[in-house]
Amino acid sequence: MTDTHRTDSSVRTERAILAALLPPVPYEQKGPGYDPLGELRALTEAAGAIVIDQLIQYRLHPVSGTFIGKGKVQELAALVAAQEAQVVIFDNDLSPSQICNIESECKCKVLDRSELILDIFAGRARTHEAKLQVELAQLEYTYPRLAGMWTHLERIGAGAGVGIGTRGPGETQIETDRRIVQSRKADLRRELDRIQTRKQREVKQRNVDFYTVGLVGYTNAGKSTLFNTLTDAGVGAEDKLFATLDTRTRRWELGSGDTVMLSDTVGFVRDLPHHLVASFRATLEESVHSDLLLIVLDVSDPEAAEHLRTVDTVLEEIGATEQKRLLLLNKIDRLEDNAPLLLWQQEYPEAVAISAARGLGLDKVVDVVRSHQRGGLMHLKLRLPMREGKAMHFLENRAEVHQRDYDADSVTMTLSIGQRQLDQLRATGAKFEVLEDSPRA
Ligand SMILES: Nc1nc2c(ncn2[C@@H]2O[C@H](COP(=O)(O)OP(=O)(O)OP(=O)(O)O)[C@@H](O)[C@H]2O)c(=O)[nH]1
Ligand SMILES: [Mg+2]
Repeated sequence: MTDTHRTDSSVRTERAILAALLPPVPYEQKGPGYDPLGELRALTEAAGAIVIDQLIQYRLHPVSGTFIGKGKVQELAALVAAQEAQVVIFDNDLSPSQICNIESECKCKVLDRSELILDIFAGRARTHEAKLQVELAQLEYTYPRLAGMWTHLERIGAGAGVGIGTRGPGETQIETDRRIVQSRKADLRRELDRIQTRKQREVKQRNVDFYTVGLVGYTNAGKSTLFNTLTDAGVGAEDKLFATLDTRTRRWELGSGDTVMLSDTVGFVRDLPHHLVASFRATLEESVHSDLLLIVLDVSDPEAAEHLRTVDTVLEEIGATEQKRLLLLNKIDRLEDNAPLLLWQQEYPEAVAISAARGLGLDKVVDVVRSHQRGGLMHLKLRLPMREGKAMHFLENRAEVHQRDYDADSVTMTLSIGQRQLDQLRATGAKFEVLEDSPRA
């Protein structure tokens, strides 16, 4: 029999029972398709565990000691024993003492939702930055909770974590002095700061040189698939939650000389652990500080409306409220009929219906992005002194240059440029002269 082995939060291939406390739901809502633990199941599977059963208690308020009611804990313990489960995963966030109490009753490991999400992130992190971010988040959320189990663990004895992975700041830190953890956190913050300062410089430069577009959305919405289709980049798109954990940026050729920079990033999820949001802030900001946000929504998911609300909340949390947004209704190929799509389009008339996987609706996306990028096209003749190398570089990237005439110390360019780009060029303090000005819508 497994004892209470909270030496880390990894669940790998363990047999899991899902549990949740939900507010009472009217009977008629529990029709076919009612699956309040669908997302938790997907998250659990994303972490590698096998879901074997579930238990829901419908009541308004949690019980302070055991979160779910006493009777329910006993029911859960019986289920764990009967199903030989190795872990119970809650859809809610629990306090360390609630976890401890349920563990002693159920005699197996208990995780809450935030710990599960952190565990998935730990298993997925590939880049140096993502690894540091996850480690920091784990030290901040999981560590104090593991440390809270010290007395409990001492009873079981050291080395109890047989069969459990060591992805997290697990066993070793348990025995480690808190001061070492504090100093590790300080190191991680310093290292992240260093990486992020360098990145911010690059991002800033990119934002000056190019119009930038960020893909955001709920996890599994299809961001990476769309990124690949639009840029032919070959970034991993996978049917698993949190396939992408860092931000990638590529050139996206819109055709007729227009190039923008497109970024793909980590997906959002409901109740993203607070510490994770904090440490992934820089990663998110990178794509979120773009000129235009493409919000990718999987409209074939029955929870789509909830997903969109989450996306709005996270964007607000990270301060991405200024820039233009375009809603993309993705996976329309999976819809059995048009009814849900019509409802979305009624509510969001500007939204574009697409299928990233099948390449449907993408011309429309390109058109809308292009018109945002140009922000009203002007046809101009400009004269720039030769020393304005930066401005020339800007124009070559951001405008459509039709003709270049050089003389000894200046170049005259005939070009089409968006109002927005022209304003940006002026804002850089570049010296140039407008010789002919013929704005056209
Ligand atoms: N049928 C259908 N499947 C799609 C479409 N777009 C994406 N998918 C699938 O949805 C799954 C998730 O796609 P990803 O592109 O990895 O999603 P993501 O938003 O990048 O997910 P995270 O990186 O986890 O945030 C993959 O299995 C894709 O093949 C679509 O238009 N139609
Ligand atoms: Mg992705």
